[in-house]
Amino acid sequence: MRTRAAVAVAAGKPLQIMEVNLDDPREGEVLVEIRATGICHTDEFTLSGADPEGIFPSILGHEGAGVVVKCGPGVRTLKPGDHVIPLYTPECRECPSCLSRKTNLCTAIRDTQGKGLMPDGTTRFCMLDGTPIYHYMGCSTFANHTVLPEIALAKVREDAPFDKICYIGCGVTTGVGAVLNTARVEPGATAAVFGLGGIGLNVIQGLKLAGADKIIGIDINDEKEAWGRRFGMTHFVNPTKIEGEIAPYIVNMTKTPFDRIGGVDYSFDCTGNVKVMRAALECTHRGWGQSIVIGVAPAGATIETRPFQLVTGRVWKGTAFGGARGRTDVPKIVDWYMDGKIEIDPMITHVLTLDEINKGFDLMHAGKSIRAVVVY
Ligand code: NAD
Ligand code: AHE
Ligand code: ZN
Repeated sequence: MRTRAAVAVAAGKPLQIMEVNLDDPREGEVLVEIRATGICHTDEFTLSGADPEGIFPSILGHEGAGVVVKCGPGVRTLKPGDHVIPLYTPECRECPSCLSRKTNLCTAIRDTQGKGLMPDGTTRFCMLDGTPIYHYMGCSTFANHTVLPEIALAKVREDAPFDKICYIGCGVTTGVGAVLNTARVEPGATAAVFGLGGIGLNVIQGLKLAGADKIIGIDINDEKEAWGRRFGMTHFVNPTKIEGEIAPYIVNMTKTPFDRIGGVDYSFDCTGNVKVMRAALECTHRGWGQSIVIGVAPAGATIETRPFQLVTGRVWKGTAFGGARGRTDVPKIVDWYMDGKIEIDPMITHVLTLDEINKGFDLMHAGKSIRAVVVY
């Protein structure tokens, strides 16, 4: 069939909107009509050329929601008409990783996914002249139709709006999950959140759910202060407007007459900047502080700290998709949204057509959007 897509033709170039060919779903695959997709900073990261797994031409996008159109042979858990959220972290429930119960990082199809291919090593997309187009993070939601493996689709309730729940396909689940699944924050905890964008605000929303007391937001953009407070942030710091380094500044903010050591119980990097990651670790409390890396850093970037920071009890952790097991957890997060337990609507600051998708990247660069969503 033919469908419309925003194609990443080369690193650093605007996406090109065009008709593309899409092959039928094969064994274990599903054709999905994407109804809405968010634009995440990771799409921008890959488009910029900073992603070691970036491959062109490709169809980016990994934060979508849509409807099953057709199932390939052997598909048992989905049928046409089902509402689904694509999963860049699939859940096969059979691989050593899924069976370990220690990680959400299913390994069933990770190799081919990282090469922009379907599990059988081929692509379903090509240009009208036959040039193959690569998949992205196994999702490619910047296309009106896409093909995914059955294990990379979470079936969700049908009364949930696509233009909101698409955000659960990455940003919401990553932020809230980092708090609840990865850090396992307890009531009364103190926390620092670096970067108050589409992920950081969801970390704040997760911290409120977990019952954290003091929630310090850090961003170089002052306009993010009001956003953070809207979701439960109690203190804001712009690191460009303080004397000295941000890590000791946060430590000082958390000292009390009883605890003169200071430091937050938990910190979260939602920037992808490795210097920020170091500060996030070093502002946590001696003996028990945990710092969770969420941000994705460019090819070749490395993190540094004095080993003494770890010797003295701080823990550095990372999280992908908030530690969520997609087919199991995503439908529950959709329920949380529908029951009013978490908010999504205010964070969707811009709604665009596919033809306007490059505006979504411009808004992100300018720090003007939290989430821009493309509705098909
Ligand atoms: P975003 O652009 O919406 O937000 C980033 C925020 O960080 C902005 O508000 C910006 O002003 C702020 N910032 C930039 N430099 C800063 C600095 N030095 N100090 C403090 N704040 C700073 O991006 P997003 O969509 O929220 O994504 C954030 C990061 O998370 C990206 O690196 C993205 O690739 C990554 N991410 C990771 C996962 C995962 O599973 N691990 C999932 C989604 C996104
Ligand atoms: N391809 C990059 C890594 C990108 C990355 O870390 N992706 C996150 C999700 S970001 C969503 O917005 C992730 O889930 N990683 C786990 C995985 O298996 O990709 C690189 O550096 O090669
Ligand atoms: Zn994302």
